[in-house]
Amino acid sequence: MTSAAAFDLCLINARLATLEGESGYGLLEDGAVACRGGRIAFAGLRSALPDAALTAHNVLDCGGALVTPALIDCHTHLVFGGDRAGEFEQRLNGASYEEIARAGGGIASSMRATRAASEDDLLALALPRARALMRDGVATLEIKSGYGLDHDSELRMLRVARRLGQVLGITVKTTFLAAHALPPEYAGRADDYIAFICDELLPAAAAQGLVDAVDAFCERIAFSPKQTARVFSTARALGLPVKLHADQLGDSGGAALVARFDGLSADHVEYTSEDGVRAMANRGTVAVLLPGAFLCLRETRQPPVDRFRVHGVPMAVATDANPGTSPLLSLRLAMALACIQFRLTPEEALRGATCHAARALGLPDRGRIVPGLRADLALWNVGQPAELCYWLGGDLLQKLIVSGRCIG
Ligand code: DI6
Ligand code: FE
Repeated sequence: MTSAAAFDLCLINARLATLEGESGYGLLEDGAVACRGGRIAFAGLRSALPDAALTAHNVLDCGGALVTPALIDCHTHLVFGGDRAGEFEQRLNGASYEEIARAGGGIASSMRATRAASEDDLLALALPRARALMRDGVATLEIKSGYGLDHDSELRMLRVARRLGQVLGITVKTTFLAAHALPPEYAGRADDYIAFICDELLPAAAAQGLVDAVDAFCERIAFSPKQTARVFSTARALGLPVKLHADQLGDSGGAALVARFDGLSADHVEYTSEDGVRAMANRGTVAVLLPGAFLCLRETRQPPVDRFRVHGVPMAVATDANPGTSPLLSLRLAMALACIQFRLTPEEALRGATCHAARALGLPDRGRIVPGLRADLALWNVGQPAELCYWLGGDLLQKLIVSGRCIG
């Protein structure tokens, strides 16, 4: 028997998009959700709600509002010093991203500002960015290192990411991305930098419990597939999952490479070949689409969305929030852009920012409104789910519920 006190939160009069099953919104009119101990204990029609749920500590009449799983931003670089608005202006004047990077700007510019910033500075800078994402329904967030590029600064970035999660009461997953760019002290010695990452930096960060996954930037302007593979071998030996910035600026075989290491995700993937798609399908690697970077770099090469569909590769959508190529602080806008630029359906975009994003982070405990999963929920001031992708901007979020507690 269920005791009355067992339920902490009960939502009634809700329009639920449960995302149960592999397709469709899983829409339930006149739905209800009951939560216990931070988890979903019941989700279904109001008529099937156990009576005891109505004596929950907090009973919320949603007034017909749409309720979805809280959103999950599975690819961000939210912790950094400075900004690159000047480079934005240079690009508008005709300079390319690669030219700026080769001239010492780009990631190296963010590295200098990040190295100069204290842990508290970086936290103070990242907090409003994370709050902006939360105003769009985000309750789980991935944050990468990769603007420190030395021992102390990389660890500092990861500590800031962990602190952000604690301060805001949301889940932050940290990703180690020291193989993001070559720092100036290793100029001309990329293999030595990779050796330093594998022999010292990654083991140290992992030993301090600061790493949930390992990423690299595998592109002609960054690291080679061979160097990336070395970082991945070290990660797997340490028991850490991997993911990759893959095939964004050209086809370097990155998607197939990360799949070979049973990677959680291959991200960007504009230039991924049919072989890459097949490799991802075989290993269950998620394709993370990042339409903000595509927009800001005025890219024209489309990710192979149809091939992902045909081969059953789940597609996630994320902001890639970063100071260089995607200063985007709205996951809803990323979803809209994925629809407009990549022709995802609004349903695919919503799955991309919930259940498929959860999978890209190795978090099977969230992303759908199903009993047993975490009670991370978003209440929206909209009538139908497609509106989440249709409105560009606007304050659509009514309430964010994290682990069964209303936090905004
Ligand atoms: N994500 C990245 O890490 C790089 N591009 C991308 O989409 C570089 C980000 C940067 O220029 O700071
Ligand atoms: Fe990125």
